[in-house]
Amino acid sequence: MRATNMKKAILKTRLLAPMVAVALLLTATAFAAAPGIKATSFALTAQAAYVSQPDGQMIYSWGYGCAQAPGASAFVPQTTTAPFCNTMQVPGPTLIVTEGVPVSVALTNNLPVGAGNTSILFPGFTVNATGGVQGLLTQEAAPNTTVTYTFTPTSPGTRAYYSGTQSDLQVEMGMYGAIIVLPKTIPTACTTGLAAANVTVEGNFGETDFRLAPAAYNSPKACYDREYLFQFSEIDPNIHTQALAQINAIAACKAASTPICPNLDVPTEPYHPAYFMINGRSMPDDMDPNYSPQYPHQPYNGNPHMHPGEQVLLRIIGQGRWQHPFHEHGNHVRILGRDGNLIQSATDANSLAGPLLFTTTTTPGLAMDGIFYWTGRGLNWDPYGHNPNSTDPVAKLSCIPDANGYNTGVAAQSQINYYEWCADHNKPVQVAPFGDVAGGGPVTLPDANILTNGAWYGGSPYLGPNATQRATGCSSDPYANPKTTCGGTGSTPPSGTIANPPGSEAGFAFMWHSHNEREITTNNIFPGGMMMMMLVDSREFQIDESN
Ligand SMILES: [Cu+2]
Repeated sequence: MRATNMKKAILKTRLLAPMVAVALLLTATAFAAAPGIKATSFALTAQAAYVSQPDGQMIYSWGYGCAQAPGASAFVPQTTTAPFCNTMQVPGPTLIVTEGVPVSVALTNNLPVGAGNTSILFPGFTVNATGGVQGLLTQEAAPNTTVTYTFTPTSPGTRAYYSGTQSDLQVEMGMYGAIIVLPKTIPTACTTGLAAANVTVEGNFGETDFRLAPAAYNSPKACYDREYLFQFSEIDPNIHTQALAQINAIAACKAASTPICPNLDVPTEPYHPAYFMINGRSMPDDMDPNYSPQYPHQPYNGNPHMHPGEQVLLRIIGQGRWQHPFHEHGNHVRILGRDGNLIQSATDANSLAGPLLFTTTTTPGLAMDGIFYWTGRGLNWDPYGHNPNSTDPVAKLSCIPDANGYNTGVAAQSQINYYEWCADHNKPVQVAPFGDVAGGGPVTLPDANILTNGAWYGGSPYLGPNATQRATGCSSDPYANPKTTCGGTGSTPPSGTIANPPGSEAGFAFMWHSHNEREITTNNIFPGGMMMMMLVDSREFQIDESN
């Protein structure tokens, strides 16, 4: 927690019920959101650099970057810690613009001379180009020259941008990025009711609102509480090695003043990708923070966190040459729109008609916006481990169902079980639990002394540090009872994990990954590739998306 956050948290602590006080000090790392550069004119450059893979390889690549470092205020979310935009990054800088406001993008071609011309396509917009030379699909920038594209984004949503010059090679080399268009009008439904309450609850627990906007589209059905951007792509390292060899040969030829030098001619078939990436990084690198200094050319991560009940906007783009059947475990994804086209019902203008997807399968160039949420409804046990017979006020928190059955009332806005599914409130899962959670349920958990749970699964059926620690009979919560059994009988399970420690995060971890299992490897080694963990956290764990 940074000092400014700490001050805010302490202030809030005084205003809230004391049960929250301990919990507010638990937060540590920061996560993801949809970071980018918000502006109306962008100066980009196309350059070469090496991107890092978790097997230790550094892959020669081409990418878009910032011709000059943007001003600090251009980076969004504005609370992002130490953001940067290098002269080359994969994916390219995420461009964040507003519907109806004209945009200009100046692209300077600083690729090695042997790479030839380059360009950017902005599919879905009517683009005017000034400067450059005529290419197959758009005006192109010859080596060391600039072309400028101008357009007015006519509809909101997430879209891809990528090279329109020798695209089979240049896109493979890394020349792609995302453009997010924010709606010019925010529907009232997205700033009132439950949408507004979520901002209040975030504030109550010391969190900041990291959204780019309260709505993805100008529709009351497109409100969201949290957002993540995922760009899927793959790399065939043989193509990159061949490109580098030819670039070097052409440069040597020109340096020797040879009258005729060869043109770049890199075969892009047969295609055997070995790296499968989310936002330019393979697992586990994708779960490191945004703007990590060890990835100077891969600034964006893939590390989603959410609280129960939050409407989470997923901005998803297929940037490579393969189709990627990406599976978000925990729920399906309701698609709002594709390529910036909101999918409305043909018979009812107020209803959306996007599909509910098990895997959000992206074909090359396809972008989609969808809503994911997780509530715990249907688990058939109380994930907070409430115990009506406890003397601990947290164990006895109330659950007052709203019209939909969830704990969302004003009283619940400072309770860690905000948005609990009340039909399962107080329902025990274990026959004879160790600690201060209700017993008499159907389940006898395996002996934690003979299990290894791995890096992510804590072995606990309980959500959040309070419930998880009460379930062990060993709690740091001053109100927990019995809190003195630490180290005594019943203090062992659940064991907790390195990545998901029971004393701080203790969320439910869900693997989000490509369902083409070839793609969850890094250079043929499992696990790796197009995979990340999504964490559902109860409210006492502060989700910090500042980087
Ligand atoms: Cu799966």
